[in-house]
Amino acid sequence: MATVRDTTYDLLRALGLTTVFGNPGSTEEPFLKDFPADFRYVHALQEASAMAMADGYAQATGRPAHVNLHTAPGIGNGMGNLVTAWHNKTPLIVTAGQQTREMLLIEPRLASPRAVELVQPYVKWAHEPARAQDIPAAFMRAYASAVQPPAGPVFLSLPMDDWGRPADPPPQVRTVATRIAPDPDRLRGFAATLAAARAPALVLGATVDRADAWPAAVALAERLAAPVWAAPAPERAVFPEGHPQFRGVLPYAIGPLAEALRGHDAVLVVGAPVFRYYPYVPGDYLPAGTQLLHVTDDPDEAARAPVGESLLGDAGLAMAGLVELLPQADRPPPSARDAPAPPEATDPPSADAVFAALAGQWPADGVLVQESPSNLAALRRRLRIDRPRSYFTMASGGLGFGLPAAVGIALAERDTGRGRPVVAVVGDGSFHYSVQALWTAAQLGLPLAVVVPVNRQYAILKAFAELKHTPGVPALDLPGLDVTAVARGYGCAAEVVDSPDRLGPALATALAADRPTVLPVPISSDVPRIL
Ligand SMILES: Cc1ncc(C[n+]2csc(CCOP(=O)(O)OP(=O)(O)O)c2C)c(N)n1
Repeated sequence: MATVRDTTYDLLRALGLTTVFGNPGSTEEPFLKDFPADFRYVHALQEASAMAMADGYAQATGRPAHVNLHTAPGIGNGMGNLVTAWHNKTPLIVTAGQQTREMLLIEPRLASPRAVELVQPYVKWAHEPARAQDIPAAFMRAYASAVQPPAGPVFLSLPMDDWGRPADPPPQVRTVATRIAPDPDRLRGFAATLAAARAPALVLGATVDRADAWPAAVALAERLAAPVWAAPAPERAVFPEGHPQFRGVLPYAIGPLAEALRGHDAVLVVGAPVFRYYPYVPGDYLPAGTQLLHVTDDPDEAARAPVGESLLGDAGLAMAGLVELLPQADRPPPSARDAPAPPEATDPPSADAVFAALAGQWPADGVLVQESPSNLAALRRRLRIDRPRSYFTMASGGLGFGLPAAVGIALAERDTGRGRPVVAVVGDGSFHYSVQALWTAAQLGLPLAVVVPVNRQYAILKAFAELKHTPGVPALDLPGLDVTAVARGYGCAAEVVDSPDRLGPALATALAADRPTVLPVPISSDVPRIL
C-alpha cells in the first residue's frame, strides 16, 4: 500500500520538483529517508543559504523551487532570506519537519508549537495538515498558491511521523494560470490618457523581467517616444540599458524621485510598487500636474500606492495591449544618455575604476548578481545590462542573499543548458552574511566568479549616518578579515586582484574553471553619497 511519502514523492515528480534545497535535521529524516535516485539534494551548510539558493534557482529557471529546512531553529535561520523571497515575489515551497504528533501536546525538544505563525507575514499561505493523508494535497495547494500572481513563498509544517502512514488516493495534478489579463475598459482609459499626454514617461519594475516582457516594454516605449526609467531599487533589469530612451534608475527617496519626473504630465508605472523608497527625504510624491498610471499584478501593491490610478494585470499583457491601442507618437524620441567619462586612476582604485574594467571585459551573455550596497550606483552606471534575465539582486534590503542566490543561478544556468557565465559582485561586508554558500558552489563544481570590492567598512551605513546626522555609530569598520583565506577554506579558488587591469584575465580564468573563484579587489575607502 502506498504511504504518504510515496504519494508525495510521486506528486513532486509530476510537478517537476525533483531538486530539494536544504539542510537536514532529525525532524526531516523520515521525509528524506531512502532519498530517491531521481531526486537531487542541494546541501547548504546553513538555512539562510538554502533559502536564497532556492530563490536564485527559481528565478533563473522561471519555475518554483522546494526548500526543506529544519523545524523552528532552521526556519529561524532561513527567515531573513524568506523576507527577501517574499519581496522578490519568488515562488518557493518551503517545508520544515515538525516533531511527532504523539508528543506535540507536551512540546518535546524541537517541536514548533506555532509553526505556521513563525513564518508570518512573509508567506502567501502556511499550513500544517490536520491529517497525515492531507500532505500530498497540501503540496498541490502550496504549488498552486506559490505560482499564481503575485508569486511568492508558501510554507508547510510536516510532522515527522506522517510519512509512513497509508496514503489516500493521490491528488489530481492541477494547473493554474500565472498571468492575469487587465480589465479591457480600464486599459482603454489608460491608453486614452497616454495618447493625450504631451510628455509621457515610462517607469518599469522587476515584474517586467519576471513576465518576460522586455519586447513589449521596448515596443511601448518606442510607440510613445517616451523616456524610460527603472523604478527605484529594482531587483531585476527591466529594459535594454543601452537603448537611447533609457534614462537609468529613479532615486529611492520621495522628493528626489518627484524631481526626476518633473516635466512629465503622465507617468506609466508597470510592474513595480509606487514606489520603493529608502531614506526619508520629504516632498511631494509627484510634481504638480503629473498624472500617474499604475499597472501591477499585485492587489496589495495597488492598494498601498499613495498616488495614481491602478490597474491589475500582467505587465506583458498590459503593455502589449497598450501598444495595440496607441497611435505612434509624432514627437522625436529622447536622445541617448552620455557615456560616463573614463575613471580617474587612483591607488587603491575607486570602485568606479574597478567596475569600468569589469564592464570592459563583460561577457555578452553574462549574468550579474549584485550585493554591493554603497557602490551600486557606480556598478550600474558602468555595466549596462542589455539582455533579459541577466541581473539579480534582492528587493528587500536584507543582506545575505546575493552570494547564495548566485550559486542557485549558476546551478540553473548549468541545469537548463544555457551555460551563461555568472558573476557576483558582493561587498566585503555583505560577503559574510551567507558565506557558507561558497562550499555548496565548490561541491557542485560551479564556475561562479565572485568579485569582492574590499573597502574594509560598511560604507553605505557611513553615508546614511551622514545624511541623517547620526555621528558616532559603532561597528562600521571591518578590519582583520581575510576574504581569500575564507574562500579557500570553503574549497574555492581565490586570488587578490590588486589593479583593475588584472581583473579581466582573472575573470576569464575564473569563468573557465571547474569550481568557484573569489576575487577580492582592494578599493579606496571613499564613501559615495547615498543619493
Ligand atoms: C541582514 C542585514 N543586516 C544588516 C544590514 C544593514 N546593512 C546595510 S548595508 C550594510 C553594509 C554593507 O557593507 P558592504 O557589503 O561592505 O558594502 P559597502 O556599504 O561597504 O559598499 C549593512 C550592515 C542589512 N541591510 N541586512
